[in-house]
Amino acid sequence: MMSTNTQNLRNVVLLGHSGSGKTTLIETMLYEGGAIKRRGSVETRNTVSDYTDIEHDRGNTIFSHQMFVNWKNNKINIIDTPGFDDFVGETVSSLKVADTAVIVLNAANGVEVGTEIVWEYVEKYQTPAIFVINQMDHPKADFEKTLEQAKERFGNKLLPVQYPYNSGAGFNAIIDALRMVMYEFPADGGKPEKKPIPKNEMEKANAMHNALVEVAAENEEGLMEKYFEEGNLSEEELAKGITIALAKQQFFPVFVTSGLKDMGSGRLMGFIDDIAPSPAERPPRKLENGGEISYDPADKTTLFIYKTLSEPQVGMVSYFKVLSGTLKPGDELINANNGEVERISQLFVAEGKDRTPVSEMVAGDLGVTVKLKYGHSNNTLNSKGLDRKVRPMEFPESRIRKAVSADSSADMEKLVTALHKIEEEDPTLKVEQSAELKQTILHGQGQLHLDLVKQRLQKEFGVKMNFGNPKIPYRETITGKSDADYRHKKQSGGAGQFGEIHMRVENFYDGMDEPTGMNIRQKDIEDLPWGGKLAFYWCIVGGTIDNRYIGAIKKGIMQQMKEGPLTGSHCQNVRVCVYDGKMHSVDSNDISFQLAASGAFREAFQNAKPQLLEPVYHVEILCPDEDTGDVMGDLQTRRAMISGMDSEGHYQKIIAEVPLAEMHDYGSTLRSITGGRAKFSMKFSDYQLVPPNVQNELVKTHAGLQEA
Ligand SMILES: Nc1nc2c(ncn2[C@@H]2O[C@H](COP(=O)(O)OP(=O)(O)OP(=O)(O)O)[C@@H](O)[C@H]2O)c(=O)[nH]1
Ligand SMILES: [Mg+2]
Repeated sequence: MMSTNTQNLRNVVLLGHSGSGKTTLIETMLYEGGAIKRRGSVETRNTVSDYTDIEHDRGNTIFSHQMFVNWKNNKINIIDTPGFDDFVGETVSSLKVADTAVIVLNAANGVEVGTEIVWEYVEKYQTPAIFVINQMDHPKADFEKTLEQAKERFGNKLLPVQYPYNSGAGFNAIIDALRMVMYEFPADGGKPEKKPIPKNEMEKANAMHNALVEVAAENEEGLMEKYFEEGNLSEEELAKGITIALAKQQFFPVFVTSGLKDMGSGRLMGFIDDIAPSPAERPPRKLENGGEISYDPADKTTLFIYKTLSEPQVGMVSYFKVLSGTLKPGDELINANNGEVERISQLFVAEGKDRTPVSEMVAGDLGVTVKLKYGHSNNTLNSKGLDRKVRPMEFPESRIRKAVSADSSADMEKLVTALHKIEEEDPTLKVEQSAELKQTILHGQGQLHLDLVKQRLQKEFGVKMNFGNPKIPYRETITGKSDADYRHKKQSGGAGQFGEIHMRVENFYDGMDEPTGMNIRQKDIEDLPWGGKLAFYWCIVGGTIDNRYIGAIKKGIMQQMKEGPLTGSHCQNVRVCVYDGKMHSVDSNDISFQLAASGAFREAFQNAKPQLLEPVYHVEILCPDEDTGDVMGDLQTRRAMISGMDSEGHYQKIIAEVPLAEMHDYGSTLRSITGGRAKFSMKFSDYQLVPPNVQNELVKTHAGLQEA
């Protein structure tokens, strides 16, 4: 294995809608670079990238995979990613370590929602990007339409470097406006013959070429002058100018390929090799403590783990990027996130499932190691004495929640342990053991995401998981005001129990007036652990209740606040004034007053216009124009409040506030209404009043359950 300099590295990630042909194209790239002798296919389940059983079962990429190929003097690291937005976490983590994104479009489908999703992250991470219009051999391939849609959505910085001379089943030639040549491929693809551009294509090719020259000139001052004087640039100058333009995201080149037929991928590789930035040409990375780090192989070592995946027999496999220094097997590093000392016993480069040991790895390179103690994704590992921590990756909010259960309580324990293991690998999965709802809830990106977790649990851990409906974390409050006098009295043989409390409850809000006609002796305004407040006022005069019972009384109130009178949900924003009552010299004690307070609170609360609140989410949907009516129609059945609509190219963006209770299975519904052409995100917004009919139903159901 040749050793590499940082300048000779290229880290590219392939991104795009599911089925655009990323995995197939990578297979071709590896083949063209000589990394493999035969091209596998997704259908025959023998691609380098999609090597896990789960991927073979589905015929899709599910996990990001690392590969590399040597091309001339450079090592090109390639990361494949899944196109399904259920696995968007893999896109986020791969982009974090890539220096160039290759966005693959399906020429038959144009810009798809998966393209939109990845673009959002490419923009966020400010990653240089190359667009590839793939599947030019597809009978419905339409280069012009795809290019037009892409420009409309992603802007005029997209400039074609190539266009297809023909397309569809007979596709075999590409006109290259950078090199001003036509590539004509043999029927089974591979190495093309270089031909002069046909005369009737010259005008179009020249116009494209000039656009490229202009973008090159605009991005380098010296070149601009020369261009003005001479009206042209040399091949070298052109390359220099577009290298700068690509690195500064002032230019997004568009290429043409058929991954399946192995046409165009060699030229794409050549461009990545020549023009795409090495890590050394990327801006320094910002650190959490405000510092910066640049890819210097002579510096001390820092690496960043972007992904982990557990493998049978091996355990945890950690994928990382060397951010500085030169890493060698045996190096001891300190995990900046938890202080653990880690010894890198083995160092590998990955080629899908195959790993080859290497003796060193320079700054900028992507590698793999195994058996770290705590090497989770988002962790930074440093040589001793360094205080560097990479800003963590931010993953999208979850979009689906399901209650999970096992067949027995022993299995449940195993299930939760296994879920936590998968959670460590997959930052878009959250396991919540909700004491409030008395359920274990799994949060993820979509039904497919959770189904695959279920499949993995069964296969890798031998645990069965059942899905159920998750409860909704409602809240209870009051909108009115009410008083209650409550006496707790119990006479049973020996010592009795006695406590009487007179209390007022009302809706609490910040800045409300102090209660009138009360003698306030003590007041505590507490933030409740589940949100909202409890204001407790002690207004007892003349010692009708002794101060020493305050603690017990508060406890009684809190018991009810925790499991509210209406539906057993947490209560919030209540002011309680205790202003009178009675004690008994023998029978009164803490428990008596706790029970009296509980009873008084329940009674007063129920008479103070109690109101259920429900969590409402801010939902954003992007769907094709023609599906807008159906998407809106469905939202109307979900009690949604539409707060905005915007046209974005041939898409509509719909913004709505939707109760969580109505978001059940939304992802699946949206997928089926739009044929998988829409995306959505959801984020907790606030608690809002539940409509009376819904509240009545919920209260009735709760009462029924209590009785049962
Ligand atoms: N006609 C044609 N079909 C292609 C081409 N590239 C891929 N396909 C087919 O399209 C399907 C999807 O290809 P993949 O390479 O798995 O697509 P992907 O982008 O990796 O999909 P995900 O892993 O789901 O994101 C397969 O059936 C491929 O054979 C192409 O250039 N031309
Ligand atoms: Mg794939």
